[in-house]
Amino acid sequence: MLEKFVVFSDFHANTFSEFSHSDPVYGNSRFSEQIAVLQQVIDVAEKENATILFAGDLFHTRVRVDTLVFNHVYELIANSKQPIIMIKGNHDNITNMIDSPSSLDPFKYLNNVTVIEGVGKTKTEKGNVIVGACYGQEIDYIKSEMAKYSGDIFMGHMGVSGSLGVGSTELEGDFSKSDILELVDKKYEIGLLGHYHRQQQLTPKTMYVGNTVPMSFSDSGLIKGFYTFSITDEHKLKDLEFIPQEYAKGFLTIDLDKGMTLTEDDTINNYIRIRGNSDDLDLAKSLDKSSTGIPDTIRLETIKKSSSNNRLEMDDDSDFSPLSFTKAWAKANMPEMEKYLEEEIKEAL
Ligand SMILES: [Mn+2]
Repeated sequence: MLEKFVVFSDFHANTFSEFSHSDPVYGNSRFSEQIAVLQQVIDVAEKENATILFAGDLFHTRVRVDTLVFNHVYELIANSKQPIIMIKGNHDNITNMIDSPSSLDPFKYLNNVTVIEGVGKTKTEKGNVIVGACYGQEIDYIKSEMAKYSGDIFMGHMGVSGSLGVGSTELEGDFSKSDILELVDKKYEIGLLGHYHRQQQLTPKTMYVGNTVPMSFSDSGLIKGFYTFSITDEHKLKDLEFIPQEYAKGFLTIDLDKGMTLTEDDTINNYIRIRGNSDDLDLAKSLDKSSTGIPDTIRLETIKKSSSNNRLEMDDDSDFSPLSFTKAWAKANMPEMEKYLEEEIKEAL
């Protein structure tokens, strides 16, 4: 029988303080947005009668998860009518060892949840085989275990070299694309990875799912969400579709010195930072004089002209002690900081 799936990854539940205000039920508004998105994932799964897959990093804070954060996430997952299969990410674990105690451990006692341990497999009610590899630094062990398995769907929490990061820089990882081609693409209909947050197709059959909810300005301008897809009776992948999350604001960086401008539309669903030199920002502030002030979803950041002046004129009769050098440099470059730097250098000497 055709089986539908919903997959999400790198949820990073947390009471992020930036741009948040306190919320009596959820602790803060950023976390209440996250909970609404988790509800959206579960609602879509219930509507589609889908099995839910999670590819690691359910919680953001390692070792000490906020009680409100844990309880609300646990409650939603425990009450889901759909089965959920999870692997553990590094953020869920105490150490980077694959068998580390984990914030996901309590979930394995829920009847609707399967938490895959280490590298392991599970079968859905409809007979599809899901193989998972939790995060771990034991790379050779993980590869040798992965080599033993095959199935319909692979989930792994891992870094793969050549993946794209923030600003499309190439990342270094523990695995290579040829590892993934050999250990995943050859043996599964689809590979679903967590760990790196930028959604991307890595190899023909394997992708990074991406983080579910925008977390910070490193997600600037990116649409976040989750996927649905089906595995047919013939064990073939069908109808892979991205579902944008609908409840959390995005992050957007407006660089005035790059000629970027802020549109009315931008301000509706984003947390925004406007960056520029102080003259540009004075302009931005003055434009806002008519209204009630700059909304608390917008932050103005002055780009400091960085000082890299490493030449210094000193009198011939100067002593060249670190203290007098520091004072002379401070006088020339950061006079307002002279006293502070003097104290700092005295402490260091
Ligand atoms: Mn991770």
